[in-house]
Amino acid sequence: NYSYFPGSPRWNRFALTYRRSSSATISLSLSAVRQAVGNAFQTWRQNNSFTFTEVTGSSNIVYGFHRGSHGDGIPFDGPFGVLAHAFAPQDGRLHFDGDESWSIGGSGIDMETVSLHEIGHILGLGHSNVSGAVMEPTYAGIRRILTQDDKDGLKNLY
Ligand code: TQI
Ligand code: ZN
Ligand code: ZN
Repeated sequence: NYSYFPGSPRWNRFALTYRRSSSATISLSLSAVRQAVGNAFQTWRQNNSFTFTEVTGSSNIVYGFHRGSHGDGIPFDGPFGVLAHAFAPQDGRLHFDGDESWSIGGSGIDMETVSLHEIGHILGLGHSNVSGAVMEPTYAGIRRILTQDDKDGLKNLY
């Protein structure tokens, strides 16, 4: 089943804003990245009270691409291995490894699938042992739909 971070940290509001940081760039176009991340946020809106709004100024959530050591003490490892990481509420940092071969669908690592998983962490979910769940810590190709376990995890935290 789903799990939470130690102490079950959570947000104190349902209306969250997000923006992209001007960090490293990758081979995907910025519009493709924006679409993939935007889709992932919208997918998490089901069965709960959250809203996610993209903004240009200060925001609750900041996502971006980073390579190697990037200032948070958790360096990325180049191609493969760790793909991305995100911090527990109410931190809001979501980092994608700029050295991965990111794609939308296609043969690389699916940007929307990883975004969906990392946003789960941003919202306070840990990993799940339910096969097929977005929060299952296994990359098995495109996975863009929340399972009941993912929805229950969020619902029971808030
Ligand atoms: N990144 C790990 C993850 O997000 C980082 C991590 C390890 C972590 N343990 C954690 C984050 C505990 C929070 C709490 O799980 S990853 C997948 C999946 C990764 C893995 O690069 O290994 C996805 C990122 F599920 F496919 F394996 C995204 Cl979707
Ligand atoms: Zn980082
Ligand atoms: Zn994870």
